[in-house]
Amino acid sequence: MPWEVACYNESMLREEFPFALALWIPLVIVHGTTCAETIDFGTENQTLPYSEDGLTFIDANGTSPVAVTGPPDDKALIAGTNVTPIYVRVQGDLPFTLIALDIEGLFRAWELRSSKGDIYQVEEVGTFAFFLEPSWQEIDYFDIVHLPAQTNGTIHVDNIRVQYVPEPSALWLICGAAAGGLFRRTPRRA
Ligand SMILES: [Ca+2]
Repeated sequence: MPWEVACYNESMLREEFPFALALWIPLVIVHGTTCAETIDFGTENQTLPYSEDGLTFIDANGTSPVAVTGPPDDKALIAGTNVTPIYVRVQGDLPFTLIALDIEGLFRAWELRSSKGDIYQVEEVGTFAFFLEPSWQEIDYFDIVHLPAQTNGTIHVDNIRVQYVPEPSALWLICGAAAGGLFRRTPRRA
């Protein structure tokens, strides 16, 4: 129980709950907005596994290597193959919602598969938003898949926008500490 973590007894709970709730709501809003990240792959060529802002990109064993590469000032995740399938897992340090991503280059058939089982067929370049789809919210990972391999199969992925799911226990601890500090400084009437 969160309130046990915050060391509140029942009378304090009844008296102070409205004030704590008033603190909790803005904390959720602030915390939520600060947990949004854009993975833009920086400016250096990299091999996988590659990590940035809470996401790690991993090649599955036996699949064609994928790299972070491209123009000097704007790298992207670039995959290409002729005969070997490509399977990249994009794993979050925390559960996350995929807000959107950019497909900057594409040839042949590619799929994005969420850890909740949804499959999105990538058919053209552009910016694609996922945040309204429940199967792309609070996911553990998604996969970038080219299977079976086809001649010159290519994809460029960039600017992956994610929203990490706030941890309720951490929020309640922050709330409890903030509320406790506030109430200790508030004179009580006899
Ligand atoms: Ca980039």
